[in-house]
Amino acid sequence: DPYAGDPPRHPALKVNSARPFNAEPPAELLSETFLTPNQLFFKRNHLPVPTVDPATYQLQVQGPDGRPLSLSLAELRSRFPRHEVTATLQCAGNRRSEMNAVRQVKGLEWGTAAIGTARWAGARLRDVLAHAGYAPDDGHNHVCFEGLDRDLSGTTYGASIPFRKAMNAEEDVLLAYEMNGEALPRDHGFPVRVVVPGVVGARNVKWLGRISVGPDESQSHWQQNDYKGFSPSVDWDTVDFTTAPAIQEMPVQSAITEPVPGATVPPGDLTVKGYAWSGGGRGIVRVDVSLDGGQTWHVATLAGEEQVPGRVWAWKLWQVTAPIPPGVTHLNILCKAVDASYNVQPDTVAPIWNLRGVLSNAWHRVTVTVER
Ligand code: MTE
Ligand code: MO
Repeated sequence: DPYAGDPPRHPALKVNSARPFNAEPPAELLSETFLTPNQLFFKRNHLPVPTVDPATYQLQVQGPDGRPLSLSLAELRSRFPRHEVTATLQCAGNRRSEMNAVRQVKGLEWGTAAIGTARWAGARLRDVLAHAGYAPDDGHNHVCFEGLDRDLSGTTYGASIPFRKAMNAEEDVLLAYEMNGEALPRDHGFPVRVVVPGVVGARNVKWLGRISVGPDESQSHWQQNDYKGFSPSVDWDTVDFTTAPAIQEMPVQSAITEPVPGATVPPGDLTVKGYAWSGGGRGIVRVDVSLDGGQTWHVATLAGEEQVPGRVWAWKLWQVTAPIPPGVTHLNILCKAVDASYNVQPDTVAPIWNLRGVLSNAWHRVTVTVER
């Protein structure tokens, strides 16, 4: 069993797949704390969790002259300034189940909790690349990452990001060795993972083994033939993955975490809670909540860490308390967020449906019953 060495997990997690392990917390727990506890943070593994000995771990970095640089965990910690960043990580497939409800897609049945926020600490990727001999104006196109997790044929997980992004200090790209003040947990990439704030989860390579720089994107399956968006009319017979760019920055997103779908709520005032986030450092500027299917709206109160405009990597938790209209038996609760570029979420799923079920960010809808 290649999964026999996987770590133990928190029993509250809702498991979407046991091998490889994929799980999310109950969504209502997400709005309890601004930083998501490591044990409850969603886990998205494509392969068995590798067992890495921190004493012998070596990160390989391919230098500009082709010669590899090798760094131990101790060297990564001591030779480069420690940098901390609070960033939200979201899987491209978050809220896929809502897309699946419109029409069958291929992928794990994620609810609304394949997203979480952590305080990450590590070395800046640009400092490590500079140490290896790269300069920001070198004109390279991509930085490729390879994980130490591999399938039975030896194929490792891989992804890439633009070189320009990697070398820009303001993008805060990390080689993280800590998550919320602890050593990176095994499920989250122990001992070192890439954290690319504002960018889809798939590029945040865990169990980082090798970094290379070059003219092309990662040739991995996950960069080339997955994690791309298509028109709703494209199906598995007609799809051509070379025609769409790999997802990097994510679109504006929000979801209701409380009340939970199908709940019974007392009459009077109702408090609605949730999260909102956008990719590319575009902060959330407003969340609108409706209790009546979108006829009237309430503006939610946003809470979270203050971050520099353009570098707002973390989500906002939001809440609003509003009166339930008297005599109403059911509420159609909606939320929609607006980001710093005034991007808004689409109102329904069907026009953004795609065969892989990624980028599912329509208005979130929760129906509850009002106690009589
Ligand atoms: N890195 C490796 N090496 N292997 C993986 O399977 N999954 C990716 C990314 N990095 C993955 C990986 C995907 S699709 C996501 S959404 C995030 O890790 C999930 O990170 P998490 O498990 O820490 O929440
Ligand atoms: Mo993902």
